Parts: sequence; structure tokens; C-alpha cells
Amino acid sequence: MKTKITLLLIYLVLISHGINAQITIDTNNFNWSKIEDSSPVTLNYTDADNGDGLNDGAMLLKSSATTPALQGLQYSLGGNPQTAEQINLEVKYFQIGSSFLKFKIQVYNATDNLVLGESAIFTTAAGVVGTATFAYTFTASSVGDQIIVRFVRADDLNPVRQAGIDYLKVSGQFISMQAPLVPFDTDVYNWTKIENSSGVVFVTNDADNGDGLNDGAIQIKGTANTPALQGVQYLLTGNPISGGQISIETKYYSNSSSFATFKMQVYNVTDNIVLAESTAITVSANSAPASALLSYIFTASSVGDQIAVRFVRADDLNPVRIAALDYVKVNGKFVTMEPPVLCSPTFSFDLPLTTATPSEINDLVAIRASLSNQLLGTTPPSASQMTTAISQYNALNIMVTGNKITGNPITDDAQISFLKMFAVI
Ligand SMILES: [Ca+2]
Ligand SMILES: [Ca+2]
Ligand SMILES: [Ca+2]
Ligand SMILES: [Ca+2]
Repeated sequence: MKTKITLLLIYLVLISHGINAQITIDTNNFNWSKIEDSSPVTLNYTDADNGDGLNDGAMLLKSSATTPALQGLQYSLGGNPQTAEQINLEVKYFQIGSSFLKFKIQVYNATDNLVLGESAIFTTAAGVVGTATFAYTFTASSVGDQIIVRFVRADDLNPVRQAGIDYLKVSGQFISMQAPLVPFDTDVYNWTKIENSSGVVFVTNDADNGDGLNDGAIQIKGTANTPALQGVQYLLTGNPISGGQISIETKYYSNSSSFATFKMQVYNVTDNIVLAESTAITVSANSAPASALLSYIFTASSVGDQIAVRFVRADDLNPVRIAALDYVKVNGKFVTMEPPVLCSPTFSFDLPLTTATPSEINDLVAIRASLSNQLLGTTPPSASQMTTAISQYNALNIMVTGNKITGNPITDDAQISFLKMFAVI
């Protein structure tokens, strides 16, 4: 009988687990990827509000070649479906550029390598935000399997075609498109020129622009039209994690009466490779300050590597062209732009720098002895006073390990009255 009850309990536990097993949203990991290769997904920030916020980011649907045939974006769901569970997908999409793009939504069983269901084909149009919906009801054959939502290209895969997926909702819940931010340290001053080892030029003619009036800016400024690769770079402290994001924002302005053009780059110093680059940004002479954004999601190939943010000249390198960066933010944190001020001591003597006479030295010795007698007394401590002082010292548990001294906190000066006893000795 006891065995039967135990078996019944185990059975009930198994059933309850079966009931709980269902599709979930994995909020701990960044589960977006490309279908065609392992290159990172890209966020485009030209999206309208569309219900999830203006310029909050959209997954870029874009190919780099017309092969392979199967291309697009995919999002891996957490959990596993149960029989008769329904998944409802809702998407807002928009065209980027002047060419249309076609795609369809698929519910894909990754365990069985099987497309379970797919939508009709959606076609983008310039200036139109489209809404795509698709629903699928799982059957017993998908129980326990890994499910992926796919956005599969359904056109000629011409790389000129681009669209943004502003949001994906799974059964009413927004799916995050933001990868976890890599915790880069931006407090250290790490600016250098790309073309040579000379220091970058720091100027203080910047407007407020959000970080303070005349708080300082770094110039993108050359001195000759060679070498071909010129600009300024900031070496980041910290290393990427796979699936971790870097988002760069800069506010720039014109610093001469000629235009200047530059590109922002995420650069892997270890591998000597440009991971991501903005389009060319042209700063017209005397134009109002403007902003630029660049975002990149690291893959496994950058894990542990040294990363730099670069601002690379993209004009004819004529030295008259000067742009200035008022600020650079990496993952929302301001990068230190101002070179550190070296702290050299300043001496201001109020005593003459001449040797004291024997009489003056004797006077000082007498003053010291008098002060000592008044403060510390003239009789040595008793044995019991010494015992108390040693107990007080021991109570602080002062430990010295190398250059580190630790101990209990001092909250009352009575805890350190032993100092006077020790001084008298
Ligand atoms: Ca949006
Ligand atoms: Ca969005
Ligand atoms: Ca400023
Ligand atoms: Ca500044």
C-alpha cells in the first residue's frame, strides 16, 4: 500500500510538471540571432514609437549576399510547448530605404528541424508601418521541444533591401531586443590618435550639449593628408562577453570653417578588425551640434579581447578640416575626455630656509619636553594601566598583512586611550 501511495505521488508530481511545461520568455539571455550565419544581429534606431517607444531599436532584417537561400532573423523561446498550447505572435515592421522587402513569420521546431507553421508573405512599403500577426497551436509531437520564431526572407535577397522589426510580441508580451550591456569602464583617460602617438587635442569651446558648457571636447584633427587611416580612438577598459552589447553615442560639432567627415567604429584591437562602423558622418562648417549612434553585439570571437571606440576620418584628410567630439557615451556612461592633470606639489615656505642656531634648537627641545610632560605626565604607567591598555589594543584585532591593515571599527575614542599609555613608555 505504501509503495502504491509513493508511486501515486510521483505520478502526480510528473503530471503537475507536465502541466507547467509551456512556452516561456527567457529574460536572462539574449536569444536573437541570424538564420544564415553567426554574424551578430544589428539594431536600427530609426523606428517610430509604434507602441514600444520612439527610436528604442528595431532588429535589422538585411542580407549581405543573395546566398544562402534561407536568411533572416530568429528568436529562441524558453520552455517547451504542451499539447494544444497556442502561441500568438504580433510584429510591427517598417521599410528602411527605398526598396521593398518580403518576409514571412515561421514557428520552427529546432529539435525536430521542422517548420510547424508559417504566415502569408508580408511586403514592406516606404513610409508604412506594417502589423503582422501569426498564431499556431502546438500538437503532441512538439511537447518537450525547442521552439524558435523566425523571420524568413521571401524576396530575392538583394542586399539593398532592408526592414526593421520594431517589436515582437509573444502572446501579448514584448520581447526585449536589447542585449545585456558589457560593463566597460569609461573613467580612465585612454585617448590617443590613430595615426601617430601624439596626444589628442583637447579644446573647451564646446556648447553645453548635456555635459556642461565648455567642459571640453576632443578634436578629430590631422596634421597631414597621410597616412590614410587617421582619427582618434578611446581604448576601453573591460572585455566583451558573447552576446553582450556596446552602444556608443557621441555629440559632435564643427571646429573649423571647412566641413569634415568621419565614421564611428567598434574596433577589436586584439584581432585588428573593425567589428562595426557607422555610415559617414559629415559635419558642415559652423553647423549646429548633432548626435550619432552606433551599436554592436559581440560574438564569441571577441570574448576577452581589447576593444577600442574609433572616430576615423572619412574625408580627404586636409588638415583644415576639424570636427570636435563634445562627449562620447559608452553604454550610457560618459567617457572621460579631459586629460588628467599631473599633481605636482607646490611649496610655499613661511620659514626662512636657513640653518637653525644651537640656541633655537635648544628652545624647541625645551618646548617639546614641556608639552610632553603636560600631556603625558612624568610617571610611567602602572602594571594594571599597562594591562588595560594591552587589552584595549587586542580588542581592536589589528592585523597587518603585507601593506594591508585591518581591524575592528573605532566608534568611540575611549577605545584608543591605550595610545597615551604606549606613548608614555
Ligand atoms: Ca519603437
Ligand atoms: Ca523596438
Ligand atoms: Ca559640453
Ligand atoms: Ca564635453
